Amino acid sequence: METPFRELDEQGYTVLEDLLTSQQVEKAIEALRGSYQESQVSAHEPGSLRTHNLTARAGIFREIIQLPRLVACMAHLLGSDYILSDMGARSPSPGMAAQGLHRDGGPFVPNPPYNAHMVLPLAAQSLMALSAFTAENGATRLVPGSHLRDIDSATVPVEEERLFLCDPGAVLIYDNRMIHGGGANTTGEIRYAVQGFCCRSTTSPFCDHTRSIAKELVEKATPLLRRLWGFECQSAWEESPREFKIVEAPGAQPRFDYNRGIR
Ligand SMILES: O=C(O)CCC(=O)C(=O)O
Repeated sequence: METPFRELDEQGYTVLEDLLTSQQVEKAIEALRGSYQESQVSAHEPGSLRTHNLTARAGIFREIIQLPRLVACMAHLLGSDYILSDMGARSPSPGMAAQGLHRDGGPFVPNPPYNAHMVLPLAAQSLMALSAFTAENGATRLVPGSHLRDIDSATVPVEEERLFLCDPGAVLIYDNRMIHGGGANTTGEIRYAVQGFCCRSTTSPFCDHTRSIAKELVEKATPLLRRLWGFECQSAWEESPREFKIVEAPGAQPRFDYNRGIR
């Protein structure tokens, strides 16, 4: 993993080719189509199909968010106790215009002049291509090295953009500070993709999985998935004076629990 780690540090992104098998890609598309049929689909960006909290919705999403090469890259960027912020999907429909360039999840934060990996980045994306990404169907545009530059995304010259062109099953991992944006889809087909957005355990995730995942799924989950769902870094609430509670999960070892002390 030396090369992907170096690329993440220097360019802000790396590509894991063939991370998903063709069976996993097929299953993920089928499950996504099912999720898009539900009425709770986000209207955040008209023209692209959006859905959230995918690890609650199908086993295939719980499987692919735990793939070892992806986990290794996320741990490199976010520390070995990183968590899942949310797994969602953005699939631009035919005719969808390009997105503006942007950074995910917040403003630019510069690397401080000490061991940057202790604190930065705060979040990272794994963009999983379920369709082939082409210049015509909205391949993601990205600006290499922009995770380290304090520049306005809106002013980046087009010559600095690169396209993430790939076969289905490839995954683009990037530091959330890297400037990027979806391309225009000028074809007649949906471009399918899933986004496993992760963050440091000290950052609030977009989705509170401790309260969004059914108890039966938590009981069956691997220790890694329970950690990704945030069961080990929960905020406690005071139910009655001096009696703090967290959401129970079998086997999870909360890092901080008022009643039992700090691990
Ligand atoms: O769909 C893509 O290619 C990029 C999506 C993206 O940047 C976003 O949803 O913020």
